[in-house]
Amino acid sequence: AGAGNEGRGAFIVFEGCDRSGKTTQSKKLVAALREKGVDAEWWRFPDRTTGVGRLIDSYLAGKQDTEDDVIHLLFAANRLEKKQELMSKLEGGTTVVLDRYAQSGAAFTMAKATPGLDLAWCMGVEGSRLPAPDVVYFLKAPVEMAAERGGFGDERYEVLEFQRKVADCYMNLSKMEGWRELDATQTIDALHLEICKDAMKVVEACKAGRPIDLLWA
Ligand code: FDM
Repeated sequence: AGAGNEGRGAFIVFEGCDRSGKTTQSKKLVAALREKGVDAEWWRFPDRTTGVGRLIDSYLAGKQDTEDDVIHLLFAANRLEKKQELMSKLEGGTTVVLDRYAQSGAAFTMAKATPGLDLAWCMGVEGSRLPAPDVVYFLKAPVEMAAERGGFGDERYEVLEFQRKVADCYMNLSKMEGWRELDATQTIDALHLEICKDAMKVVEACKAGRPIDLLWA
């Protein structure tokens, strides 16, 4: 850690249905944190640049079918292969802002309602192997609204009926885990301000030594 950068970085995750504004908001947050002198990086999962990520990409593009348990495990493996880098960033004082994390893994797999692939299974796969976010910002918007945004429908999961199921699964997880629920129908700037204010508190708490928990141990 460099000068003025003592203490660990915060681990901030954005979740929400497709086209709810996660990418826009997470990138805006990183820019705002940097402006305030916070060392911050933007990451996303899936990371489509790795070997595992390329398999995921071809599945999402509909070029390849994969069993539900196998694709779930590939998404998990994609996070596990980045774990060392993630941990060293956090421990070195860098705040990492993530566009999707294991919460997406659980929500999307549970939405499929595949026998045997329940929440306990999802949590067991990676829960004790990965760090827990310090905060999850859950962007809530009606799936119909999200579907009207640009690019919807390009990938496998971008189907209204499936997104409704994902939204239900997100809602259950959010209640269970105490995510910060945010109204994603407000303007980009209003939502950004709300997130910024909260995120600065999280960054300060982490800097002051709040421990890194396990995801779902
Ligand atoms: N997704 C993402 C999953 O099904 N499981 C996961 O673990 C993760 C991280 O992949 F439809 C889904 C969610 C979304 C797609 O889209 C990735 P974006 O546009 O790259 O976020």
